Amino acid sequence: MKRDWTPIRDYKEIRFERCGGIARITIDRERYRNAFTPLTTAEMSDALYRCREMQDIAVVVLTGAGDIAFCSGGDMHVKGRGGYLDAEGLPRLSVLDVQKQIRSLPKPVIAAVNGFAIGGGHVLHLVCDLSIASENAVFGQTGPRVGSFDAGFGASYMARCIGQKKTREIWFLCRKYNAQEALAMGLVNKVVPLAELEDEYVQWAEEMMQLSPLALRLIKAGLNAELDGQAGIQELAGDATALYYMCDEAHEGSRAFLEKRKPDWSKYPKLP
Ligand code: S0N
Repeated sequence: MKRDWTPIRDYKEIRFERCGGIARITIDRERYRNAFTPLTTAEMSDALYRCREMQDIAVVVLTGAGDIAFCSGGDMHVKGRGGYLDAEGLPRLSVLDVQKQIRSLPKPVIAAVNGFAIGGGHVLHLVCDLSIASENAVFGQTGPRVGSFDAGFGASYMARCIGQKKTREIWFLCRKYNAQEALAMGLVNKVVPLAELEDEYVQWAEEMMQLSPLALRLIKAGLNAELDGQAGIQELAGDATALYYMCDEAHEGSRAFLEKRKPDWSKYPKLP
């Protein structure tokens, strides 16, 4: 089905569009198999920030331009000592910020893996909540071959998803895996023909949009909290605080302070 994706904002190295409540971020560097530069990741960060702020966006999709690659990782043309060089020549590892943003975005993020997902590009799909792959997708880490590694989410979260043995195989041998192999090891949720990829992720997004956004938000926060230590607990706790602020009981405390009286907690339930 042909859909109209309306641009939300113009960038240089990504496209940022929406269709109803679905926002789509497309890494737009087809010439380099959608490898990311510091500008790409800065633009992705900005778009993700906007997805968080936009009340009428419920689900975010991350994908790559064209039909060959989702993302081939950091752009090795701009790799310098200490990171990937930005326009001022400053080395950056800012894809790590993008990974954290995807995980802490209080809305589901779907990776639509439309081809190669390699190196830092593989980690990008991994940190999304759901991954839907086209049949031509190819997965793998190349770090130990090309002089890099991601021992953060790229290793530990991968191990939580597919187990230690498979994760060590992927990192220690730097092999490539096809979409069916990725499905079998639990790296992706579903594989579809490339021509059906958009229909599939839109359907998944629309299904989630029928569900309680707050319930999805808290499930995501809970799943993250179990893995992310104090930072994860802080996010889950932040959601709990926001919910508490929506209760009369919380208002009684602040009202009492402003009215210079003792708060009266007696009318609030102490459920078992
Ligand atoms: C993706 C591959 C397998 C596609 O092969 P194919 O279809 O044969 O195409 P090619 O002819 O190889 O490529 C077409 C053109 O695209 C360029 N290109 C491809 N990938 C990159 C890239 N990553 N950087 C720069 N250019 C790229 C090719 O050079 C070619 O250009 P021309 O036509 O001029 O020759 C194949 O392309 C491939 O294997 N690519 C490399 C994949 C790879 O090794 N990626 C890993 C890169 N490193 C990381 O991702 C580092 C991890 C990381 O990001 C990170 C980790 C922890 C903490 C921080 C970071 C961070 O970087 O911020």
